[in-house]
Amino acid sequence: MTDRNPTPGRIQKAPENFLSPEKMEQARRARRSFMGKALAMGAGASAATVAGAARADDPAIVKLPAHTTGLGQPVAARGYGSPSQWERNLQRRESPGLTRVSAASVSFAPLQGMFGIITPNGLHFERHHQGWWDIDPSQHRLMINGLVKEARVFTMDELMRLPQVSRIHFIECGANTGMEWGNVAVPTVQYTHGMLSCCEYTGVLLSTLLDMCGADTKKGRYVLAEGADGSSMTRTIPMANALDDVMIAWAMNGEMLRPENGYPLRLVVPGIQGVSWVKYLRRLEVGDKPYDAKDEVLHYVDLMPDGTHRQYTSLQEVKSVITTPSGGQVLLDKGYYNVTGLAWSGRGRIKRVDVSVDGGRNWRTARLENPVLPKALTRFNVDWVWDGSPAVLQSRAIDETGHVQPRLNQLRAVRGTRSIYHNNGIQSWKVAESGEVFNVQLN
Ligand SMILES: Nc1nc2c(c(=O)[nH]1)N[C@H]1C(S)=C(S)[C@@H](COP(=O)(O)O)O[C@H]1N2
Ligand SMILES: [Mo]
Repeated sequence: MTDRNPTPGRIQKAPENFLSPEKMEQARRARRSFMGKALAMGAGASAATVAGAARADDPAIVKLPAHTTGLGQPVAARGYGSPSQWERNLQRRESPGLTRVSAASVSFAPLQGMFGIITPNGLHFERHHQGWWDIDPSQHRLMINGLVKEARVFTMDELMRLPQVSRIHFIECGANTGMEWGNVAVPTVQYTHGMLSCCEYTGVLLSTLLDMCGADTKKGRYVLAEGADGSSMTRTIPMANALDDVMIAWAMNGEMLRPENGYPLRLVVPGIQGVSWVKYLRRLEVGDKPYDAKDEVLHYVDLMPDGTHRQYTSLQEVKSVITTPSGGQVLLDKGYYNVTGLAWSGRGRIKRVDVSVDGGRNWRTARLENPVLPKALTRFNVDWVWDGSPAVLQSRAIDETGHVQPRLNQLRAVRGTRSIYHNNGIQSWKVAESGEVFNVQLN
C-alpha cells in the first residue's frame, strides 16, 4: 500500500444497466437507502454489491452458518460448472443505448467486474452481423483456393491433427468506444470499452496451411477469409500477417470455441480489429490484390473531417482504460483504492502505463501484472488514496514501438467527430465528492 497505510476504501459496484436518467435516479435512490441501512445494521449487510469492512465484533465471524455444519451439494448437481449465484449480475449485456437490427447485434463484456487478462468464455463479447449458429463440426469444411499449387478442402478432424499452437491475444471490435467520438459519454466501462476480450486460442498457424497447399506467397499478397453464416463476412488479410501470427483456431481458453464466437472454426488475426477475425471460417483464397469486400468498402471505413473515408485501417492502436473505479461505481469511503485497468496494442507489447488522478496534470507509472504479452491485454494497478475531493482518473498506455495513447481531443483534431471506428483516446472517469463515478470528456 502507501506510506500512510490507510484503511482500504469500499466500492459500490455498478448496477449494470445505467443508461437512462430514470435508471440513474433509481440507482441513486437505492444507494441512499443502502447507505442508510448500512449505517443502521453495520457493514456486511449487502456483501453482494459492496466490499464490506469487517469489524472486530462483526457477527459474521462468530455465527455458524448452515454451510459450516450441513451437508454440501453432491458433484453431479454441477455438471458443466457455472458461476456462484452471488455473481449473477456479472453478464455480457446489450447496450440500452444501441438499437438491435434483427439478428445484427452486440453484447458487451463486463470489464468492470473482471480480473487479470483472460476473458471467461461466457463473458466474451459478441458481435454478429447476421445472428449466430451452432454448426455441426462433422459437416463443416475449410477450403483453400486461389494462387495455390493444390486447392484443398479440410475436415475438422484433418485440421485438428496438424501441428498446433496456443497463444493469448486480445480481440477488439473496430467500433469499440465509437460512441465517444461525439459527445456521448456512455455511463459504464462495459458500454464504452466492452467490445474487447482476451483469450488463449488453440489452432494451427495459417502459414502451416498455406505451406501445405503450396501457396504463391510472392504473387499472392493477400488472403481472403470467408465465413459460413448469412452475413457473407469476407475480409482481406495481408500476406505479411498471414505468414506471421494469424491462426485458424478451434479452441479458446482450453475448450472448443463457443457457438457465438465461431464454433467450430474462426480466424485469429492478432492486433487487427475484430471484424477480420472471421467466424464459422469456411474458405481462404490467396489473391494478388485486396478484395474490397462490402465490409471493407461500406463498413469499417473511417469518415474523416473533409468527408473522405480511410480504408483498411485495420490495426488496433495502443489503448488503455481504468476498469475500477469506473463509471457507475461509487466510492463509499475516503482511503486507499487499488486503481486497476487494462492496456493493449495491436503493434506488440505494452511498455508502460501512466495513471493520472488529476485529469492529466500529473502522471504516475502503474505496476504491470505479468505476463506482458504481445497483442494481448496487460493488467495494470496503481495505489491511490482518495481524500474525498473531486478527482479525474485517466490512464495512458505506451507500447514497445513507442506509440503513445492520445488524448481524445488530439484524436479529434485529426479524425473529426463523425467517425465510428478506431477511437483509442484516453478515457476520463470523474470521481465526484459524493463518491459517484462518471464518464466525462475533458480533453
Ligand atoms: N462469420 C462472421 N464472422 C465475424 C462476424 C460475423 O458477424 N460473422 N463479426 C465480426 C465482428 S464485427 C467482430 S467485432 C468479431 C466479434 O467476435 P466475437 O463475436 O467472437 O466477439 O467477429 C467478426 N467475425
Ligand atoms: Mo466488429
